[in-house]
Amino acid sequence: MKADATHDFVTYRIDGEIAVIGLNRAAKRNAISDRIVEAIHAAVLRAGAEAKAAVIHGHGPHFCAGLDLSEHSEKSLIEAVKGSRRWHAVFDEIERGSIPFVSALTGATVGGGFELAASTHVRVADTTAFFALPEGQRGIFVGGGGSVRISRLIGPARMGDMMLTGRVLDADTMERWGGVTYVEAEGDALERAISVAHRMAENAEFTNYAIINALPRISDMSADDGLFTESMVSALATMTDDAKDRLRAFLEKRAAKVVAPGGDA
Ligand code: 1HE
Repeated sequence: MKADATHDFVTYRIDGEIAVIGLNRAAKRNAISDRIVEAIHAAVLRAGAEAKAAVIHGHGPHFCAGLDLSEHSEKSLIEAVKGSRRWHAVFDEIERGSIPFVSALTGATVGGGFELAASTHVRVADTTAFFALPEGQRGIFVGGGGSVRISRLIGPARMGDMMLTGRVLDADTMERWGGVTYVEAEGDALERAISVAHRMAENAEFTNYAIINALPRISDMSADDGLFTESMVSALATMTDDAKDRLRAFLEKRAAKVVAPGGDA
């Protein structure tokens, strides 16, 4: 597909309290060009301003085939560095922004597509999803934050295996490796991701903010600094009116209990 000023490379819709963002370049398997990075950025900022949680999915059978290799092959060294840094800034806005994101993964979740998924907070795959890091075969390297985020998700040894061998993993294997936390039947990833996002949108806003912003920072800290920071964030959360209302509601038996899996009370 030629770049077309009238084409929406990223779709955006509001569904109640959540935003649903769709990569919309199915003819190129949702490969991410510079223009699409900017469209993702605009959608992510808009979602952060008006929604309480968001979903990112791919139109067509594939979530995302990664970096647009045709555009990338024309870049100079400095353009490639700046391009990678731009991906970092945009994916950071997802990972450490103001609302939680869920990705719905189908078909190819490859290279930069896996890096995008790794910047979201919850990953839902369906059984069509497959995962690969073919940078070794292409003679390039991850540049969208994968060496930090994918490495933390599945571990540097498994990530190194994927990059060195180009092996392709199915959704069940990726779940065992920790790269996704839900595997749904074919065609059900988006619906499940939307219901997970609605569930997250019901949480206290401050707690969601703390989860997405404190957890990655605490994992960068020493254990001692992390535990201290945890106590500070924990005490701050308790001071919010939202926490006071929610704790009172539980004590007055007006709030839902935690229900055991399969339980009905
Ligand atoms: C693309 C891209 C792309 C497809 N950049 N154009 N990513 C990869 O190495 C994955 C490369 N893609 C594939 O292996 C396959 O396309 C898929 C497994 C994803 C899908 O296969 P299939 O048979 O459904 O589609 P296709 O026929 O291969 O592709 C359809 C079109 O999309 C075709 O263009 P056309 O003009 O011939 O129709 C493909 O060229 C085009 N296309 N993928 C550009 N990635 C920040 S650093 C991140 C580093 C990376 O992401 S490295 C991994 C890159």
